[in-house]
Amino acid sequence: LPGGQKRALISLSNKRDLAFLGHGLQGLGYTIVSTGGTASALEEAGIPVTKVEEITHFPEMLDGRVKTLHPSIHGGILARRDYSHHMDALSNHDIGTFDVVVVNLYPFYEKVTGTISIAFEDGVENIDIGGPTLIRAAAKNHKDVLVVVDHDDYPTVLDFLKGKQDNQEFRKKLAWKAFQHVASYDSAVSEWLWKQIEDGEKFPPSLTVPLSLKSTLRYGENPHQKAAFYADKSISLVHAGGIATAIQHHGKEMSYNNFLDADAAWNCVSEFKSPTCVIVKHTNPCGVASRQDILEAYRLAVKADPVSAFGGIVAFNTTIDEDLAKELREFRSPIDGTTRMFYEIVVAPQYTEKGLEILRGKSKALRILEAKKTGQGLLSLRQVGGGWLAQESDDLTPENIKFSIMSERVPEDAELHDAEFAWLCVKHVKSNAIVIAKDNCMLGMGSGQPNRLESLRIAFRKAGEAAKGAALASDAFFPFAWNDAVEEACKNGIGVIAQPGGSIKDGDAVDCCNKYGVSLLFTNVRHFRH
Ligand code: 93A
Repeated sequence: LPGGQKRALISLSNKRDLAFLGHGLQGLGYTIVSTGGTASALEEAGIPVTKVEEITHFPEMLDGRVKTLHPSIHGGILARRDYSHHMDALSNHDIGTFDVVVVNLYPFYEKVTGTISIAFEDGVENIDIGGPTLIRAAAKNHKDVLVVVDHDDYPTVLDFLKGKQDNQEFRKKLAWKAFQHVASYDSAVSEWLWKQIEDGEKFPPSLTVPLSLKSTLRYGENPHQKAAFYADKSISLVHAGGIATAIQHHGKEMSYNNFLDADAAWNCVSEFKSPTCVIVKHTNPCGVASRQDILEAYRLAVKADPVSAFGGIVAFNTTIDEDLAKELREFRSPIDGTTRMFYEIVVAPQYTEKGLEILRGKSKALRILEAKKTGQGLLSLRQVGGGWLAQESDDLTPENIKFSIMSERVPEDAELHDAEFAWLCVKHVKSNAIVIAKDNCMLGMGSGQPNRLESLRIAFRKAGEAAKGAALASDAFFPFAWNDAVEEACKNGIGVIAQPGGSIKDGDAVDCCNKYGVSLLFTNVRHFRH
C-alpha cells in the first residue's frame, strides 16, 4: 500500500460504537475496508470506507453467504510478515495486508434463544461462516494482526494503536478472547442443531458446554483454594432461572460455599406450592415449614433446629414484604430468647421496596438475592477425577408419584399429607436421608450418615417428643426392619413411614409396621442425593 498505510477490516452485525471506532481508526490514518451493511453505516457517520468488493473484485454473492471469503482478504490477514516468500506472494497477486480485524458475528444465539421462535431455515441462515473465518485467521496471525470481537475493547484497542510500543501480551489476550468467542458461538450452533435432530427426550445430550467467567471468587471451599464462578451459556438454559442468574441486591460478595448453599435452599423452597420457608446449612435443609402465614412458617423453620439455622441461608417462595423483613430482622434465637438470628443469605422470588429497605438495614453483610425458579428437565453435571457425570435433574415431586399403602393400618388424610411433605423434604437432604415431619413442618432430619439407622437416630433426637404420630420419610429403602431402623421408628411412636420399598426384607418392614400399628407407604421411587 502506498506509504505503508495501515488497513483495518471491519465487519459487524452489531453496529454499537461503530462510529466511535471508525473515527478513531480514521484519526490514526487507517484505511477502513468493510462489508455491505457496515460500509453503509460508516458512510452515514461520514467515515470514508472501501467496500470489500472493490478489493475482491467480486460482488457479495449468494445473499451475502460469500462476502469476505476471498484470497484478497484472507491472504492479507494470514500472510506472515517475517516470511519474504509470503510477502512476495502478496505482492505478486496485488494483495495488501490487514493490521486490524474487527468482527462480531450474526446474532445466532440471540435469534434462537429469543422469545419469538424462529423457523429452522432462519436459524440456518443465521449461522455465520465468513465472520468466524475472519476472526480465526486474524487470531492465528495475532502477532501482526489485532483481532477485536467485543465493542467494550474499542477504547483500549485505539489506545494501544496510538502507542508507539508493540505489546505481544495484549495481542495474545485479544486472540484468546477471539477463539473463546468463536468456540462458544460454534457450541451454540451445535447444541441448537442437536435439538433439531433428536426429540428433547433423548439421552445423552450433545455436550459442548459454553462457559463464561462470571466472577473470580475470593477463595474456594477453603481459603487456600483459588476459585471462580462460571455461567453456563447453553441455549437450553437461557430461560431456566436458578441461582446463577439471581440478582444480588445487597451484602457481601457471594462466596463459593454461599453459591452451593443458596442453590440448595432455593431449589428446595421453590418446589413447595404453598407459602414456605426453608433454612439451609451446609447444603442441607435444617428447617422447613409451610403456612398460609409466612411469618409463622419462618418462625417454625427456625424453631425446628435453631442451632443449625444460626448463620444459615433462609429461602422463601413468597414475596418478602415489610412484615416479613421486620420479622427476619427482629426474630430472636429460641435458644436464649435474646440473640437476634444471623443469616448469611436471604433468597426470595421478589421483594417489596420497603421489605428490601428493612433487610438492607439488618446488616451490611447480609446477601440479599432475588432468584427465578430453577427450570426442570435440565442436565445435572458433576465432576469426578478426569471426567464428568451427566444426569437429568431429579424433577419428581410427590404429585408425580403414587404412595402405595403396604400396612394393615390405612393412614388418615392428614397423615398422608404429612408423608408427602416429609417426602418432598427428604428429596433435598443428603443421603442417607431421614426426615420427620408433621403438620407442614419438618421436625427433624438426619443426613449424610453412611448408615440409615444413624441418620434416623439423629432425626429422632432433633424431633424429640414431637415425633409421636408424625410422618417419617427415608430417601431409600430400609435394608433391615427388626431390631433396626423400621422397628426403632415404630417404637419411637412414628405414625406413618414413607420409603421407596424394593428391599428383599420389605416383608419384614410390613410385618413390623403391622405389629406396632404404624402405617407404611411405598413410593416406588427413591431420592438419593450423594
Ligand atoms: O454470510 S457469511 O457467513 N459470509 C461471509 O463471507 C461473511 N463475511 C462477513 N457472513 C459474513 N460476514 C458477517 O457479516 C460478519 O461476521 C458480520 O457479522 C456481518 C456484517 O455484515 P454487514 O456488514 O453486511 O452488515
